[in-house]
Amino acid sequence: MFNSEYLNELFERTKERNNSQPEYLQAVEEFFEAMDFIVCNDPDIEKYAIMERIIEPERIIKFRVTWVDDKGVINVNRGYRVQFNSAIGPYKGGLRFHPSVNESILKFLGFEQTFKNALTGLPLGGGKGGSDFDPRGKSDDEIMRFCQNFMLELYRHIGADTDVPAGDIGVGFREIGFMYGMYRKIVNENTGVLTGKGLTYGGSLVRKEATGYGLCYFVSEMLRVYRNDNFEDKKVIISGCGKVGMHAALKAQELGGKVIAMSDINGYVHDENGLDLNIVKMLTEKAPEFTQKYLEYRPSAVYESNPTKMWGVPCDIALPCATQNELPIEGAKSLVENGCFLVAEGANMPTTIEATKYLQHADILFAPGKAANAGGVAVSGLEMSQNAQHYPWTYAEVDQKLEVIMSDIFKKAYTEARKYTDHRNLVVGANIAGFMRVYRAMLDQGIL
Ligand code: NDP
Ligand code: 2IT
Repeated sequence: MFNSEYLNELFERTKERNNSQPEYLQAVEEFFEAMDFIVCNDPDIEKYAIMERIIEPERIIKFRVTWVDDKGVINVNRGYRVQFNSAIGPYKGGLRFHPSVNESILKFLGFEQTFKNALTGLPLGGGKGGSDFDPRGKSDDEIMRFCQNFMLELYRHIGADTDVPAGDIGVGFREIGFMYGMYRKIVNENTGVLTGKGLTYGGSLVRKEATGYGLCYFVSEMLRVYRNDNFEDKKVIISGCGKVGMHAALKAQELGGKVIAMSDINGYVHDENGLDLNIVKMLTEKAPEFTQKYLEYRPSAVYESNPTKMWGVPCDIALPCATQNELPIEGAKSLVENGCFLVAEGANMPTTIEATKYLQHADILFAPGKAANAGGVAVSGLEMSQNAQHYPWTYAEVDQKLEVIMSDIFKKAYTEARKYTDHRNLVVGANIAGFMRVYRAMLDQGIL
């Protein structure tokens, strides 16, 4: 499978030890494929058991969260924090609240986060956490009680210089606010231990937009470097209309692109003349599902109830911004058949390995999430700096820093890709660039 025997043997062992964790194994496999370009030429990687150590979380915390719903019924959920790697800084990464959350998904996310955070150039280690709690259909009071009880356990494991959680799927301003309030009350400190906070109590300007905006800044760099081109008049399709998808749509439009299709869990809407993003935004702010309701405002748009069919809409640029493995091989084939020339991952691991390879072989420009969606955590890092300084920066300052960080990440991935393989292979480039930083820090700090 890999050219390196060391990686082959280690991957076999990893599969045996984690055979019920498909998402985690998928993330390790993709990473090892990139590492294959470097392990043979650097015996220290094997000698110091770097791969064995880097794929194993430093710590996994698993706890019970008990909360009472509006009917007085007692509910029990599972809470987790995967503290993956702290070689270059405090653990950093989001919290996901979704019924599908389990150890495999959080391990894959924490693993990817380690290299993503390294790519930002900021001193951030990798972590991820969350719960199988489903926020859909819950009242604000129920959400508050859950968040407070979740923090009642999590607080003892985190800290501004230890582990700094943020949002992810199902966790936004509302949830962060409830969790931050509880943390502050228990610990009696205002150190900004979470990022993605509200602007009234230490949040950073541009954080809510950062992942989607950063994705478009990254795509702009790809268009410029590979095609001497830009977003102007490009037809863009986006899956997911949450925090990432919505802000990617707004920035793509601002840069001259035309967002012609967007999806949510219930389907997608397509309008060849471009979706009215004001309506999309207004609808998603009211309730999560917007696609069907969009037709009430724009009857000429087309609605289809299967979101994965959106990959068959003819477009120039596709931005998967919903969830893992939402872009399978059939979707990749449809994209290629219908003229798409660039795919950039706003979500974490939305493209299956098979689909990624198919796109790359078809010469589609492809940006992996750990590089392209790093804008969110980058601005989280900037939020930590502002909190530590006790001084907030202006919107323009943060936005400009975000743009510089994204273009820098592109440069790093491009440079490593060119050095080791094809200059278009940003999957290999991003993995190697992220890895090298964590690797050197691990070597410098001894056998731990
Ligand atoms: P949100 O919860 O805000 O939004 C998720 C969106 O995805 C919703 O619109 C949801 O629809 C939709 N969705 C879920 N499953 C599917 C599906 N199978 N097909 C189509 N749409 C679907 O999450 P975020 O925007 O924060 O996160 C999205 C992705 O981006 C995740 O992979 C996350 O890990 C990643 N990410 C997030 C960052 C952040 O800062 N928030 C940073 C970097 C990456 P519905 O509302 O109908 O359920
Ligand atoms: O996947 C991600 O990078 C995030 N959910 C954001 C993490 C963060 O700490 O801001």
